[in-house]
Amino acid sequence: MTKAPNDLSAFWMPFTANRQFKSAPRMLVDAEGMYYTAADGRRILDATAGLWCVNAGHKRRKIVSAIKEAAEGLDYAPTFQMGHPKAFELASRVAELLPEGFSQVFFTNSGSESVETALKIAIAWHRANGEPGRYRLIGREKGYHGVNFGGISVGGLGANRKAFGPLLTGVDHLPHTLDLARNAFSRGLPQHGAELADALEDIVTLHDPSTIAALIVEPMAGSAGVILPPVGYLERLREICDKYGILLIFDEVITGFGRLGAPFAAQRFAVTPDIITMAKGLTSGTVPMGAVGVKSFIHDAFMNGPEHMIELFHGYTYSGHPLAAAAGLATLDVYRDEELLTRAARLEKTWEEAIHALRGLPHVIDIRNIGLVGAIELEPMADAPTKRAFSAFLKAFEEGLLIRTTGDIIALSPPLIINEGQIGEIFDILTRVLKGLE
Ligand code: PXG
Repeated sequence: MTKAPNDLSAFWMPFTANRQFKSAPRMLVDAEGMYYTAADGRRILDATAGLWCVNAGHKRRKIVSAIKEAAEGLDYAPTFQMGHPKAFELASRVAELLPEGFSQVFFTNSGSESVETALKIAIAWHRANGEPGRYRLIGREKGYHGVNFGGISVGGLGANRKAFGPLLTGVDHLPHTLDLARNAFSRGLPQHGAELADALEDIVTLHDPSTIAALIVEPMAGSAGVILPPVGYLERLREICDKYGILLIFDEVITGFGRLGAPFAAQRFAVTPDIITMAKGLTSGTVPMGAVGVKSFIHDAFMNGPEHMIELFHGYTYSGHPLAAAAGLATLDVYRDEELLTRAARLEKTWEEAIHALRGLPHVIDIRNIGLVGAIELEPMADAPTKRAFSAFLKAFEEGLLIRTTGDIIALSPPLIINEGQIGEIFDILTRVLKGLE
């Protein structure tokens, strides 16, 4: 049996330099624990948990068996006007992990769908609450909220927006919080920048609070290259949202399920939003699934009309799919049994020391870290931005290490099962790679 396809042209690959890839493919064929196996048989240490999702590590027996069992049982069941037990059980288990006050969970199939769902719930909630004029959505520069129209509208990455026309109307953005001049090489949260939250006051004044539905932010921005909230910043956003009756949405697609050392970033930062989006770690990447958690006051406002009426005209054919629900339940068991949702907190100091030891290597202009997340920002080549980090990515892969790059930033987010030896291995390889860069 051949393991490598012999024609690569039909698959239009997502977020990929297709021609570069197809001229020199990097194919993964198997995975176990902390490692992928490449098509040529080499073991590749996974320093990115796939795409920030394989939090429990690869091919975990318990999760694999649960998926197999589910496939042999209920293949599919609708959750529109019908139900199946595992979807309810998973919703309860997720609600238990969410911060105090969160009571309901709406299922989707991805982070992007979770974002659309959250934005729609926010606008519809204001309407149900007697304020239909609140429709504006506020995002933030450099924010990533998936790739659907709502998500790219509130998102703040120019490259993801510019080709796609006028996007949603009624959207505005806060400034981002990346500030190398004041905060480079901070360990954990940067000290400077809480005042950037006050820009929300200006936006509120500009548009009038009576028109604003929600603010959506990543508590820690992942895709833009790991941008941390300055000390006091998220608290300030929460205060301003409360002052003006604006719903606060945390997009926890990356930070959910233990990445920062607590089940959710909301708990790590002790700032509680009104709505939380999640995906990725919910099933440890094994079966596509996302979800949106809401506080009870949001859910309850919809439960008013006649009982035979649908309360929220929204949902997906695969919301709460039996295979995904089974994978989610088994994943949460693994997280609980192995205490993985707090493991990043226990490894944080080791991780921090190891990543900051790269300071002083050629081209390194900043290092950022929190939980089991790290970023190494490189000075861009004068004539070719992104090229230096991309060549680090290619070199690392040759050396048996999978990293992610965005712009000239290397991002690291290993599975939460990583041990200290493997942390050492990541940074030994990266040190060699960085020393060899042009
Ligand atoms: N919100 C956030 C905060 C995300 O990070 C999404 C929404 C969208 O999720 P889906 O499941 O629709 O892709 C994401 C996804 C990277 C990288 O390398 C990050 C994501 C996806 C792929 C790559 O930083 N985040």
